[in-house]
Amino acid sequence: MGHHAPRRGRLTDVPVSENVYPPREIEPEALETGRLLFARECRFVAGAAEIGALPPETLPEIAFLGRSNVGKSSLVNALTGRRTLARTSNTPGRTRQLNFFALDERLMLVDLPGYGYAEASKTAIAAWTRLIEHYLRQRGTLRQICVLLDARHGLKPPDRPVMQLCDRAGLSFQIVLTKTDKLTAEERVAIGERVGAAIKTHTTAHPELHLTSAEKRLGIEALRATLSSFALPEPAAALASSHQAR
Ligand SMILES: Nc1nc2c(ncn2[C@@H]2O[C@H](COP(=O)(O)OP(=O)(O)O)[C@@H](O)[C@H]2O)c(=O)[nH]1
Ligand SMILES: [Mg+2]
Repeated sequence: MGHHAPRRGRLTDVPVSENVYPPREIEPEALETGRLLFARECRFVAGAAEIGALPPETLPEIAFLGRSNVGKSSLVNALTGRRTLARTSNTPGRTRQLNFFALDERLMLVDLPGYGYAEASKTAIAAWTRLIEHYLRQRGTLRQICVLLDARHGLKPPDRPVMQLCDRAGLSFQIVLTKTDKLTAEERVAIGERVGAAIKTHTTAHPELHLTSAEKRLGIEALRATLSSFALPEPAAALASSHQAR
C-alpha cells in the first residue's frame, strides 16, 4: 500500500463557501474530485413505480427525497450538467416513479417521487409510503439520502415523518436547501440557522446543510464534492495507468 500523497501546496486563501451551513472552506481537491466525477457520463438505468421493478443493487446510491415540486429533478439535472436527464415539471406529483441514473458506473443517483402534494388521494399516499419505505429500509446499497427543502420555507409538516423514518431505520441523511436564488444573502443565513437548529433532534441528520440553486447553479460544486465521496473508486485500469512505473 502506498502512503498518502503529500498535500499539494495550497493557496493562502481557500474561499469560505457560503453554500454550506455553517460556512466553511471546501478543499480544492474535493471540488476537483466532484467536478471530474459529475463531468462523466450519466446513464438512465431504470424507472420503478413498484417494488418489483427496482433495478439490482450494483452501485452505491444517493437518494433525493423531498416534497413534490421542491426541485429534486432540477437538482439532479444541475449536478450532472444535463437539462433534461431527470424530467422536471410544473405539475406537482407527476413523477411517481423512482428514477435511477448511473454516474460513470461508480455512483447511482436516485430521483424519488415527491410527497406532500395537496391533491393526493389516500390510496396514492399509501402506495407512495409503501414503495418509499420499502426502498429506504431494504436497499443495501443506499449510502446517503439528500432531503431537499425549499429554502424559502424550510421544514414543512410532511418533512418530519420522512426524517423520523430515517432516524428509526438508522439512515444517514443530509439536508439540501433548494431555490436559494429566491433569497437575499441575509435570508440565506437565517434559513441556515433555523433549519440547522431544527434538525438537531434527528440523530441521523448530517449537521451540515447544503444551500443550492439549480437555476443559478449555486452550491452545485460544493454538493458534487460531498456526494463524490460516496462513489466507487476509479476503475483499476485508470489507477494502473497512473502508477505504471514502480
Ligand atoms: N427559482 C428556482 N426555481 C427552481 C429551482 N429548481 C427548480 N425550480 C422550479 O421548481 C419547479 C419544480 O421543479 P422540479 O425539479 O420538477 O421539482 P421536483 O418535483 O421536486 O422534481 C419547476 O418549475 C422548476 O423550474 C431553482 O433552483 N430556482
Ligand atoms: Mg421530479
